[in-house]
Amino acid sequence: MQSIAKVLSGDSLGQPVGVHGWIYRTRSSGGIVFVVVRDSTGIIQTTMRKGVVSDAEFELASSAGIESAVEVEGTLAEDKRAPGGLEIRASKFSLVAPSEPFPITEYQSTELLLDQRHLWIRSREQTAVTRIKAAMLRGGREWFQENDYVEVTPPMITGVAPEDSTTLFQIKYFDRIAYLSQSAQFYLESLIYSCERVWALTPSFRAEKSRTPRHLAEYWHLEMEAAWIDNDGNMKVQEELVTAMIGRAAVDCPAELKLLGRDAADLGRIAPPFDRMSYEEAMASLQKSGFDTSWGSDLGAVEERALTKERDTPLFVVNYPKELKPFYMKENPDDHRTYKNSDLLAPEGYGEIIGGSERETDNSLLVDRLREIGESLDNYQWYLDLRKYGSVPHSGFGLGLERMVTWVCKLEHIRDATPFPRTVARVYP
Ligand code: NSS
Repeated sequence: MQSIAKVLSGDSLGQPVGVHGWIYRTRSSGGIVFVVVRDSTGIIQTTMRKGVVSDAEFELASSAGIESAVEVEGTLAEDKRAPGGLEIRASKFSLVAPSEPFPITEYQSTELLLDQRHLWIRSREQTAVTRIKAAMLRGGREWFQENDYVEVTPPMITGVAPEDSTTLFQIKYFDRIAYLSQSAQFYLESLIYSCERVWALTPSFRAEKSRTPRHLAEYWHLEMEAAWIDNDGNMKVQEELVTAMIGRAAVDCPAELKLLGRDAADLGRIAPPFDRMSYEEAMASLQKSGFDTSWGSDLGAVEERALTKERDTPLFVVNYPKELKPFYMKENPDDHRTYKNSDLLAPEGYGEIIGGSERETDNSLLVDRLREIGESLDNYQWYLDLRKYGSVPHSGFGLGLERMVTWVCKLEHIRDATPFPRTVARVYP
């Protein structure tokens, strides 16, 4: 048996080929049954002619429902009307397993598709997203490997809240309380003292009550942390990593991208350096466009959309006011009201995909800020220790994988960037 993509390459034209997969659609016309077969690589038309295949095979092919598992062997021939311009003229048809009537038909509500997610992920769109995401991860992994980063494995059960303590998932941990990780940052920060440059891909959990097209309760977080790197160096890593990830998708998945309406060549044109704009400039630009914003206003989805909708490459917004960002960031020596940090916004209106910063190395400043936000110092003692034993300048960031996939795959909602989305309303299936 060969993959459908391999058969569609046409190398075996006029020769015997075999495929196995699932029935995508069928149609009968006179003494011919057309069975379009799907596998993980594509779809191909196969034709069963009465008299060429046995009567029993012809009967099976005529009556098998969509999603039945099948094997077809025959000769590869040209057919202009078939998807991909080729078809398999069958000499043998086997039904591996029949399918009950498939619960998903052409026009279905979003809710039904979410209830039937375990079946809906077979769709060509979802398969394309899955493959593109895998290619992006491959590109990221290659970049880290080439640049001497060590992949590390931080815990997902934790006692600290690097980000917003209002979005923590609390769990009963034996006779204590613990939390599901929001970010592995503090553990990565600990690991730079031995490995210097580290990265990790882990699930992060945010108890986001709001239903928005860009928030999940569980998402995959690609994080890096590096010693001896300032905020500018941190942004350079981000541009290079993002370019490597989309570059790999553009090279490996042009057909999948096309299916989703994304031209791989456009992605191939994205290259460092990305544009940079200060938070202050972003505010001025928004005010000019009629937004009622001023110093201290947060940049939400709407504002980020306005800043990026006319762009086709990503944009860094740097130096946010301290009150908008977490306690661990390094103060900007050129403007004490702000931090040395950046958010990377995806173009075409998609908005934030990465949050990063240089980290504060002064223990007393960290203690003051933790007190200000009412955190118990006990839980953070180990984190504060890192500033006592050879503290060095360091920076890092977190990339929301599904946010990036939403942009690259031109999706309307982040839930389609992951096979089993976890949102406030859904843990099934
Ligand atoms: O909260 S972040 O902005 N930053 C951190 O967690 C840092 N501690 C990371 C670090 O420096 N190591 O989240 C990082 C990214 C953010 O830019 C989004 O792309 C994504 O994580 N993110 C999310 N994606 C999906 N759903 C939700 N709820 C979500 N929250 C953040």
